[in-house]
Amino acid sequence: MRLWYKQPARAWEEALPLGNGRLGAMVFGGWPTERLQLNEDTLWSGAPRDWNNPQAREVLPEARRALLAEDYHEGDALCQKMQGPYNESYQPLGDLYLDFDAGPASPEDYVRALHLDTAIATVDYRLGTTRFTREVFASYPANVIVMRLTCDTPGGLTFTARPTSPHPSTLEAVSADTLLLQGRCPAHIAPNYLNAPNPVIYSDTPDGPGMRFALYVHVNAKGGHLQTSANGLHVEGADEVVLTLSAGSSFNGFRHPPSTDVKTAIARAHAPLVKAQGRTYEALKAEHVRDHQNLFHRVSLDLGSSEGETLPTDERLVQSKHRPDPGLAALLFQYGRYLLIACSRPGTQPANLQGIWNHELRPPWSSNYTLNINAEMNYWPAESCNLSECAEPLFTFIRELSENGQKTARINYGARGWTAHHNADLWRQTAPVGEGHGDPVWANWPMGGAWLCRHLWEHYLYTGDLHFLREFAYPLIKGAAEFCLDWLIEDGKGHLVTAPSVSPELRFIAPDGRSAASSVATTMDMAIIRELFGHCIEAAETLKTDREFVEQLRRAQERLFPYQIGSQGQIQEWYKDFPPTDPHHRHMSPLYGLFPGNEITPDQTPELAQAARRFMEIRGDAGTGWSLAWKINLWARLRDGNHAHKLVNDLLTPVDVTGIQVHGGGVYLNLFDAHPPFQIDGNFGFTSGVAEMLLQSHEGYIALLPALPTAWPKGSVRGLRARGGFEVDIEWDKGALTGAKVRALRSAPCYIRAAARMTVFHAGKQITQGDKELRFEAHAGEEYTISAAS
Ligand code: FUC
Repeated sequence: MRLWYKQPARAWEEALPLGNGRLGAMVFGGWPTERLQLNEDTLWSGAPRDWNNPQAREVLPEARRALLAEDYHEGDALCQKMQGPYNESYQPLGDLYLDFDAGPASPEDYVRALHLDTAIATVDYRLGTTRFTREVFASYPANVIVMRLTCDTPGGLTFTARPTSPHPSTLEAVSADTLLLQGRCPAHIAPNYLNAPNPVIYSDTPDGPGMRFALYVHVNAKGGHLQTSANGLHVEGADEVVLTLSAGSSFNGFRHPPSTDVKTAIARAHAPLVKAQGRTYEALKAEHVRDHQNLFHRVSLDLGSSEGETLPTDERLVQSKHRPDPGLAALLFQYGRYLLIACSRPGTQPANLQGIWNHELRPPWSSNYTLNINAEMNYWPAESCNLSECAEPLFTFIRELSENGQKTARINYGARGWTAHHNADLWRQTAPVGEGHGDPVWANWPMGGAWLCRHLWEHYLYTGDLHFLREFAYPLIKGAAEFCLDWLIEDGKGHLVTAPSVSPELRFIAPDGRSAASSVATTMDMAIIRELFGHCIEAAETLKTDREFVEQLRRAQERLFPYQIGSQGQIQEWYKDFPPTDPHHRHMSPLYGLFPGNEITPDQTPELAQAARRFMEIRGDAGTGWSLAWKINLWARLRDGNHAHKLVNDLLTPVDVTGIQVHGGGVYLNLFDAHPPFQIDGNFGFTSGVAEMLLQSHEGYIALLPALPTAWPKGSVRGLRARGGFEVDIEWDKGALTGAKVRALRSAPCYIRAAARMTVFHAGKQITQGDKELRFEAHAGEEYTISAAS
């Protein structure tokens, strides 16, 4: 359970990520200079602003008329008139450099590693006869990053610790052992795909707008002595050194501009630093490891051992292209779980496009929350892979988004409820971006809120938490459903449709031969709304509330424009069977109902499942990182384990740090998903996909090994979660189920299916058996053992 290398990181995409949900560090492991690139999850450019566009409300009826009359170009032009400003950008905090005295010797026996099991990064090497070690972790309970340096020659540690920031900042020694870096973020950043002449704008005055931040570096040295200067803190001849890093911002909540008083940030950084100083390194480390393992240890996965295991991770990745290495897939699966724990914990910001790890002032796509696939994909593994708590930041985000989204719904569209479009940020931007020039194919997509609500409903399905459903989820789901009710219009042929409607990011060839973005009732719009209404109805009925509203939803649901099968036998993407401008496009939007949705299944809707398969064949396997990951989940839902596994292998393709990869997505040498560039969604989509291959629970029963590939003949998984409130272990051999265990987290009927004869035991007694399926009453807290034979 580790990523390891025989050389320091040569690029950011080779450094190893640590995080406590809020603070992130990319550890380079260098010599003679170590670099920790640092992030704090509330450091963003800008401030809340009015991004709604009252003109949209006037334009909307015109756009609808044009689109229903099939004047798509006019529709597109009118869509642009509904747009507002772009969102802001996630920002780096800075770097901590450690400059060592480079003598004549160079490091030997060098190894750096990231231990997924303990969430600790290590660097080990020898200089002459002296062994040096570094250990770094980001503690969630202590809210600091801690690094210990040791060597086995007394007095052998000499270096200068030097924090820097890409933002305007000052560095001072506030005491003999503590440095304080203070700075401020840009007041505004134009996204990097706009060729703005002056994209990064800091306020001219020191007390002008922009997020303030503070970073403390505290040095505790055994032996030797310390000397501070404006450049940093010099350690001379120590035996052992513990560095404690603490950071804070002046973030004032999403509704308000950040405070311009740096003292706010300093106070926030100071409190955890003081607490940590009063404790030993061992105590902090033990507390951190316990906290991490409480989450990480819930799931284990064994897909068999391979020769690759003995190789450093970079070589192993390259070798895996020539020699099968199922253990590497298991490592990437657990890495996804590790990363979610590291970048999304209760009280933190949700994982953005890069989780929390970003070193650029203008990161790709502003390192924002992209809601037409990416932000949702980040949370696909949260419930199935037993990290339910890690989804809390997403839920808070949805609630906050709904506040702003109500205004957008009302001002832009005169609708009730709430909406969010394809881009969001720290300020919970909800309106369409583009400033009048954005392509409607991404900008004018108001389904972000509706899609996000599926995560609230799924959380309820996995946990059975009625309190959560009643107090938190239902009002948000209802608000999204109200918006959709108001957003739907009659198509004049008896159906309810959406307009303007886009299939995210893919343009079609309109009847006049030119390409267009917006039309009517795309398949994804309809699927999202159909499922949202279904969830809202079920939730209201469970909570015994809103009977009239339920009736309205039901009547609307029946009239929603249904799935169409296109001329090639595929699920049709648009209202009409338009040809796409890119037949191999990365987005799999029309298959929302297959995954993450559950409307399309091989058993319940065989024709649609066949048409979904056809769609996937036409679209092809190639794609960006997250696109490959989505396809793993989709093939798993079609129960084609071997095709899913092909995509597993495709994603395990090494991508060069230059980012130039003609064949599409893969992973960097630190196993970060490569779109390229780095985008974390593919890591999470991969983890979710592997879980879907081994266990599914979206059809009212637990399916054991629904999509097991022949490449994984023997293995076991422990601790996956199933809807209904179950924790499940599975074992298989020669490609067939041999046994399973089900732990009931609540009392509920348990319904299991697998390609085997199964017998269930409880407390040593047989309780039932069945061929291919089983049902029994499970009791909260009890474990049921299943033996199986094929
Ligand atoms: C969507 C995708 C892109 C990229 C961006 C962040 O726009 O279509 O591929 O992932 O989000």
